Amino acid sequence: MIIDTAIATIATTPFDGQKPGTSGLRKKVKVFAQPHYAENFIQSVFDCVERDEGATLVIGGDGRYLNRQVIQTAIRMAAANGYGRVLVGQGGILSTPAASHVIRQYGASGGLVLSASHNPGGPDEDFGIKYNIANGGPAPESVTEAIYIRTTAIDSYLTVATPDVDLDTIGETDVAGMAVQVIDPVADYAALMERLFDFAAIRAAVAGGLTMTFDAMHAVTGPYAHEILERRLGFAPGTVKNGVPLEDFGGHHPDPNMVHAADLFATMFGDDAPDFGAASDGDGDRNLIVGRGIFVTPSDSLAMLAANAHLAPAYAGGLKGIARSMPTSAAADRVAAALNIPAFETPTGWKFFGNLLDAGMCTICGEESAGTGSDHVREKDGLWAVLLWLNILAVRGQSVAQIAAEHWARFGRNYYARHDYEALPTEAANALMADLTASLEALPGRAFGPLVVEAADSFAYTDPVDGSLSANQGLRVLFEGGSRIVFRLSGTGTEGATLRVYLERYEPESGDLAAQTSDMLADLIAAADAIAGITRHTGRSQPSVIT
Ligand code: VG1
Ligand code: CO
Repeated sequence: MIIDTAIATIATTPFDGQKPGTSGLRKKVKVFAQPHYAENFIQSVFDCVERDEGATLVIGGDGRYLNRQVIQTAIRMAAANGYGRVLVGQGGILSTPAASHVIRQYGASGGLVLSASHNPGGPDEDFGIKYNIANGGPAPESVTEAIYIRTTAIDSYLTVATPDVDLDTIGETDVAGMAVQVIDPVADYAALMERLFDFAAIRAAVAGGLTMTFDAMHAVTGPYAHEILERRLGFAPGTVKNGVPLEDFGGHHPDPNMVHAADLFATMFGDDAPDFGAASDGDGDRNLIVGRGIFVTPSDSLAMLAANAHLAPAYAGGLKGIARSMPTSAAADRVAAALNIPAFETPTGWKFFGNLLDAGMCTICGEESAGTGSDHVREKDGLWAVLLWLNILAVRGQSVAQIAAEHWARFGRNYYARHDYEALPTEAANALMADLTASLEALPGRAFGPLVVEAADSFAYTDPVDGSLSANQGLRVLFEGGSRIVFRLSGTGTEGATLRVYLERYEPESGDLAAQTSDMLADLIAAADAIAGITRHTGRSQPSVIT
């Protein structure tokens, strides 16, 4: 068979709205499946990013519907655009943290991560493409903005007419002069985890009776969790639930929270619960932590992990600093103060941690949205958080509930919840934010029930490393005594708008540390509606999801 490997230039016209959000470009599959749609975006990436002729590109995804197809497209386009090598996960699979690690380990110029993360998958659901740069992290705003501008003017893309690559067989093939290497998606990542954590201590704890359950939600972490938790750490077969990645995640949202991981909650709050429960999201960068009879909020998890990280070999020498996204509770700041290390507050989205990590200014980062990670990669990392918890449990020999109680007794407790109002009409959500922005100036001094506003602003961030400014990153209402409400619109949805309302109340060491979160936040919930007119603007009296 003679294959024509000549580079073809295909004419195209721009699509509206190819602007990456908090984490890449996310759209309905029906949008992505239009002729030239993915091609336009990928070509715009290749046109804008830093890479040398013959550079290496990493490609992988979370296994959702369209994953294999877009991978084949991206491989052909990479060959036509002068890449020298593509590393692609077997079966098209690479979790987001594993992709970050592979980019760093093999000195790639970057990677395409095909995922819409926690959004549902399938022919009528969501797809996404994210570009990560050579440090392994999400492209910063300067790069995503350049990509977007390129999408608005694109008139052609480059490809080659080669047959599909066999993604299921490990090995190397040639695509129009470019090497395509299908790699084991788990091996390098699992080896990294073994270097970071005390696997021997965890194995000993497992042998001594430590039990857990892990819900992979039919998403990308299944193969990683089977290998690491069951095979390497010795947890019983069956510890990993829903461990086979499915194109539609079994019809569920692969979003590890109380709503979408309800089975895990039922197990952990039921009779005979194991010691530890966890789940991860579509692309494996999020984590949900539940102890027997206790949910650990992601903000608390970040603080507890930071306070105990020295118990794991990789962090035994101490932390350089702790960074959290602005809506994440201030619990981690108290740990940073106690450790006498800097605390950073960044806008929502992992891309803002990259500079701090590269500059060695912080070691551990986290977001309230179930994202935690460290300087081992440049993404948040679901299984990393699970393994650090296991390492801590193994060394301390205490339950999650005991560790949490001791933490709060030492640092006080930041009661915290996020209320999401999903699929709102975009105009209603924008009107709410516009009205609230206009009213911020007049809020200080006003009382809402027992709460008195101390300050209110729109959060802006100046990157301490490169000086870049990111404005309009959420509206903050800060109350006397340390409570606060944050309002922002989601940048990852594909349907209408999602309003996120973040509620936080600090209770000092001497206060009530064992109350119900909903009780402790009741005044703040009432204030949020009074301040922002949520019901008036949206017609909703209840959030769609509380996390
Ligand atoms: C959400 C979270 C944010 C997270 C982002 C990507 O963004 O709030 O903390 O970084 O998702 O996570 P938004 O703009 O919808 O609030 V992932 O796991 O979906 O890549
Ligand atoms: Co994710």
